[in-house]
Amino acid sequence: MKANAFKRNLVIGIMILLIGVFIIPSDALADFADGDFLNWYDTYIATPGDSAYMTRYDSGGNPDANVTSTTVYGPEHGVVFHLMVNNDAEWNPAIEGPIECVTFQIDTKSVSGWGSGQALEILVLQNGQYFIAPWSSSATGSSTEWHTMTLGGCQASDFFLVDITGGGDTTIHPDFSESGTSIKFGFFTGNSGYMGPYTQRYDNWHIGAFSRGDVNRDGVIDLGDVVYLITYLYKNGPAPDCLLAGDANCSGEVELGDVVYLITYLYKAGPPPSCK
Ligand SMILES: [Ca+2]
Ligand SMILES: [Ca+2]
Ligand SMILES: [Ca+2]
Repeated sequence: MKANAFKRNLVIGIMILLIGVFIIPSDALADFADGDFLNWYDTYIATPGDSAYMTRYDSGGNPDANVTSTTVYGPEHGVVFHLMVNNDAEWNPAIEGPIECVTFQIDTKSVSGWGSGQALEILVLQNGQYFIAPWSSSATGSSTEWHTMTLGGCQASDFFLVDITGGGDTTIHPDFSESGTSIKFGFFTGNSGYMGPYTQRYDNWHIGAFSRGDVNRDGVIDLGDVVYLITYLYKNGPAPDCLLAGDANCSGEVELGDVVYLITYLYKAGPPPSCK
């Protein structure tokens, strides 16, 4: 009898564990990718006489469909920001959950014009305002071969409102928290130093957004995140791309308390990772 009860409890325990591992849904995850560029909107911010435009191609990409961005200087050479938004890449933090940070990846190659003063970076559109990550942190290089550019771990505070000055207002950021309105993602190129048309080709655009607790960013908060955190903290494992995602208890640092918090959430009906 005792042995049977033990077996039954063991089976129930394993079932609860499995339910916890496989069925607890994602807290939130925005993960957008596009290599066809069928549904994009583009505009630009520039000094008078300058312009920018996007051209879609159905061949010559990596593979096939791809786009170019061309920025053209007019008589008053200053700065051109070419802003390209994926209409399908929309995320509402108030409904779908807050974003802790964003990663970016894109394939690119130079067609003409790469020199100094060009940049390629993540773009965020919120409430009709465009926000970019600091363009000083990015570069596509001068390669005429397809190569991949990656950028990780951008928090809302890394983005700033862009305007015609080229610097924008670095004190104004998008809102990735629960109080934020809907966000659309894209990318931009900036050109401030090349005297002539600057054309760069792009393919395989990808934005990944981390939610708190989903340390390994696979879309679910589960035992894998606990293991990832323990490996990072105690076994010299890799740091999460977005360290904030590991700060499940919102203490400001990643430590044992976050492991305990995640286990409590997963297996003891504790509150979800959040800064509320
Ligand atoms: Ca493609
Ligand atoms: Ca995960
Ligand atoms: Ca913490």
